[in-house]
Amino acid sequence: MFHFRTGSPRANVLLAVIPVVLLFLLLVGTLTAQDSTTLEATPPAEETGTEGELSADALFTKQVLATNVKQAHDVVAYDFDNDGDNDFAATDYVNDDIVYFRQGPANQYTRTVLDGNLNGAYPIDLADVNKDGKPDILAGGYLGDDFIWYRSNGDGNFARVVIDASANGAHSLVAGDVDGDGDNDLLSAWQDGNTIAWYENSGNNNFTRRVVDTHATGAKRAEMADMDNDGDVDIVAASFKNHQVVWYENNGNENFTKHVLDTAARGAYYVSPADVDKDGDMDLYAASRRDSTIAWYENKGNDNFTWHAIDTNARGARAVIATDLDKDGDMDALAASVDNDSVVWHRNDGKGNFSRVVVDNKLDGAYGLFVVDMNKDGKLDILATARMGHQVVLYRRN
Ligand SMILES: [Ca+2]
Ligand SMILES: [Ca+2]
Ligand SMILES: [Ca+2]
Ligand SMILES: [Ca+2]
Repeated sequence: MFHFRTGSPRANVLLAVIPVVLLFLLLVGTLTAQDSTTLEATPPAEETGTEGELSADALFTKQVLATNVKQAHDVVAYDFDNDGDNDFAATDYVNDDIVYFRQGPANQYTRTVLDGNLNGAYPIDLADVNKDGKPDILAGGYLGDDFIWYRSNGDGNFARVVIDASANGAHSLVAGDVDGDGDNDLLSAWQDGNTIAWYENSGNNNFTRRVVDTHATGAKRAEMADMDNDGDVDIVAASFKNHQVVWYENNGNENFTKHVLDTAARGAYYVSPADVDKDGDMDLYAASRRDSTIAWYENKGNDNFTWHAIDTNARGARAVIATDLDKDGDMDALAASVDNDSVVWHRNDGKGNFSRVVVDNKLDGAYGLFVVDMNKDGKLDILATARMGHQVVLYRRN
């Protein structure tokens, strides 16, 4: 586990290193890739993916894209260097790295370190923060309390922009237009600070911190969605230590009123808003780790939500993302469970009924998920991280 912060020798050493690092970054300005080694992707290891009674055919082919990404937490992919193929980046928690893999010919990836000084590198997300058509990377250092924006130059290089250096237990960071003024703001969850905060884009991509809640105990993740269908952006969040799934109603001026959806989602870890039943309002997928549950909350209107279990045996449920993985027009739930090493696709029939597709049940410490058409064949693939296996793997849709 990673809840320990104080008294860590590693933390003390890093405190001494930080000023040096900051000076270095000041001098360098733009980060360029370093520590370049070529990592040859392994050939397809095994056919995987079963669909219960629905089909015996393998739906995915598993391929290990990267090894030795220590306690790999999250992964994102995009053609960052604009050469026509998808690259990816992942967080290496142990080495405080963002590792970056540039795809080259013959299915090879060149491994570099995008940032070697993100203390306790944990969350990573993809977003075109400044809307210049070149999607960027957002990431957090859980131990260093940092949220960083890696602004893509579109050629595979990134500028490092500090969003917050005192976000206590930085745990998630996503982009979206919270205040509806046309530019992207950022939204964060701080596990140790029990805080949900957003960063207002106050022009020229300067960000001002706005605190929403300081009692989100053990806050793991926050995302944006218009939960009450009134046209403004609300916030949804999961808090690990008080077992809550909540939404914060935007009153129209970014003053937020907290509504608790659930107080018994034990070890609430992840939320993903989506109109699960396609009735026009936003529902919510959630993963709770201590009760091994993937569930969705059906929006009944007027702040009434009905809980529906999807999977109550997802041991160590850590992530659930809403995605139309089969492109049939409804939002499915893709889940990762760290304790039973599984990636499971819960296929939505469009009404909130699910069939179960086990994508993998041997991914050692299944943790982060990202959906992308990695090989650009028109079908969506899955990237996942193995926290204990220290891997990034691709499940390529057959
Ligand atoms: Ca590329
Ligand atoms: Ca905005
Ligand atoms: Ca709203
Ligand atoms: Ca709905």
